[in-house]
Parts: sequence; structure tokens; C-alpha cells
Amino acid sequence: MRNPFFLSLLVSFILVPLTSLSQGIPLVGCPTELDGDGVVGMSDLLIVLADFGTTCDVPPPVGPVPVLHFTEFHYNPASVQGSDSDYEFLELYNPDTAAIDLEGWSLTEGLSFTFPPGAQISGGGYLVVTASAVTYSGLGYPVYDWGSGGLHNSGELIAIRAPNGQVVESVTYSDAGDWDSAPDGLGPSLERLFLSGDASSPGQWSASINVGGTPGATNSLWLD
Ligand SMILES: [Ca+2]
Ligand SMILES: [Ca+2]
Ligand SMILES: [Ca+2]
Repeated sequence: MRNPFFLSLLVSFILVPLTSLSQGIPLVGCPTELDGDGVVGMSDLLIVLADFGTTCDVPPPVGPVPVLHFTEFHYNPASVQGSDSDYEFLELYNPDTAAIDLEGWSLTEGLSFTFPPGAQISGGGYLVVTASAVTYSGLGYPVYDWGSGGLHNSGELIAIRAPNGQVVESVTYSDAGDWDSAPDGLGPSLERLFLSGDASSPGQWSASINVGGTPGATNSLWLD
């Protein structure tokens, strides 16, 4: 019995060039033109036949990188709350309905932290990364400790990267110019107001109405 795959292959090698010639228009980017001579011909067919029946490892399809947003920076807690090394945090938000496996995701530029195996952010959920996980743990949201370093009180660039290195979002916050300066040591955190547009625009951010901000929860002045 004739192999139907082989027959369809022959038909494609014969009909495709005939169709092309009959129209007088060369095909662009012919997937069956394998030997680089610009013609789909017998030599291409022999290349296929040489590998006929081979089992191939096909890499799994690469899906789009999920989206995460920075929604809060508590970069200079007031001294009445405590030290920066105990109370600084940043907050991330997952706008999708599905959870995201964060193993291998990293905070870069102003911080250097890679999420460990098992790290996850739930759909529509928040997580907190802080200088001191002890301060914010046990409060009903995931908390990770970024280790050494901290958030500069005058502002800096912080980025979140997917495991492939792609920057998913970056924010350059500040305490100067059009930026609200109250988060710089007066008590409130710096909260995101909405998610569309440039994340580094001062118009996207405002001082929280809460001393200490809203770690792991919807922001106090959320406008989305
Ligand atoms: Ca700080
Ligand atoms: Ca401080
Ligand atoms: Ca918040």
C-alpha cells in the first residue's frame, strides 16, 4: 500500500513549482526549497528522502512572556516606622487571571535578586519583595527577601526580567521634579495610580494615604 504521506509530498514538490511557473511569479520563501539553488526540484526531494522516517525532537512552542507590574515602592520609610533596612519594600501585581511561576525571574538594575524555585504570584494577586522578609511575613501575601542592598532614597531604576532576560517592566522613580516627595521619609509609600502608559512617568504615581503604604494589597488611590 502506498504511503499517503509520500504521495502528498510528491504532489507538493510537483504541483508547487508548476503552479508557480504557470503564474509566472516566483514563490517567496519556499519552505521546500532546501538546497539553496532557488528552485524546488529533485535535489530538494532527495534531501527529504534521506531523512524520511526520522523521528525529530521538536522544541516546545515558546509562549508569550507574562506581564507583571510594579505597583508600589516604599523606598524611604519614616524613622518613626523604622529603618529602611527593616521596612523598605516593593510590590508586584499580576494583572492576569492565571498564576505565574516566578522561578528564574529577577529584579535587576538597582537590585539583584532572582526568585527561587516555587515562587509564584497568583492571578490578580500581589507579592512583596523587601529588605527584611521577617517584617512583612505572615500577613497573607507572598514575601521575598532581596538580600543585600536597598532602594535609593533619591530614586533609581528597578526592572523585572523574565527568565529569558527580557525586561517585562522597568520603573525609574524619583523624589524630585514632578514626583511626589512625601514618600521620601515622611511616612507614605509611593503607589501606582494606574497601569497604562509609561511606568516611569511621575503622573502614574502618588504618595499613599497610608503611613507605610499598602503592602500586598490594592493601593490606596488606585484609579484603574
Ligand atoms: Ca531607602
Ligand atoms: Ca528612612
Ligand atoms: Ca499596594
